[in-house]
Amino acid sequence: MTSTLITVAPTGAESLKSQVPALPVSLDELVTAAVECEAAGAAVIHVHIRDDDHAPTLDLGRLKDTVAALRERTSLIVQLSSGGAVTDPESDRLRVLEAEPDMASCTMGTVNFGDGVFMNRWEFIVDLHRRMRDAAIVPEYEIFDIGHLASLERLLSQHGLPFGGHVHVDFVLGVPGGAAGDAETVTAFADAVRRHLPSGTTFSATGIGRTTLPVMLTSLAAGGHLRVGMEDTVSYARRVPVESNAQLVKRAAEASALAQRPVMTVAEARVLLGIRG
Ligand code: KMH
Ligand code: ZN
Repeated sequence: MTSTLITVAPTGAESLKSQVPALPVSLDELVTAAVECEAAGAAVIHVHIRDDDHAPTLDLGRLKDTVAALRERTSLIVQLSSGGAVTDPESDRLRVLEAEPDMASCTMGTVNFGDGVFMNRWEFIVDLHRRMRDAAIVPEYEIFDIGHLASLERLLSQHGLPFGGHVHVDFVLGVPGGAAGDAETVTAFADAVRRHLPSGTTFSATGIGRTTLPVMLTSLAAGGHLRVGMEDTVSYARRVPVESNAQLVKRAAEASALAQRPVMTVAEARVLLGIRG
């Protein structure tokens, strides 16, 4: 029986604190959320940080403090976002690796992102992939559309496996401009992973907004793992705001148990993903 890796993405770069008061934006709020989410079953935390005005930032000093605080208060695998906000320049996104996280995200192509464009040029992707390997950082390849899986196949064949040798991808579905967040898309992407990526490649899936539940339930049924969190959805149900990230992790853990896929411990996740000792 395959256990379920749960990643929590508590903050993101898009929601406003003024509109979503439960969003963790300060370091204290983030660490409190992380502690609660680990207790609820998360093994990985995907981190975006905010400045004193609650705006997204890739400030290196803050990122280093965040990694240190999360390591001190939790045993979670710390995954920093290299995606940042759509307005962040490539140089700042590459510098994220200098905060020495366990993992970092690596988005596999450009995608329309609401009214913006989330730009990921091929040369930038290659640079990120190589720098992560040199720094012993495990990538999570973010897949917003089907062509991103083809790009990952090309990346691995031209530039080799990531640090640790294991390939883990995350389907981010339901972004306005990307692939739909529905059952058919999850199963089609899972099939493409099996056909085109190295044997043993694992995937997780997350659905934005109201697509969160169909994506979560289909991923479990298809043998995939889960990402949940307020980066991706701020509604627990129709017209019911999310109270906390732990509430979403708890629901994911309950769905996993129902699917006979109990949550994966952090120690198991470190082995699976090939995180450095
Ligand atoms: N905020 C999005 C523009 C990632 O974290 O790597 C990018 C994103 C993906 O969230
Ligand atoms: Zn993110």
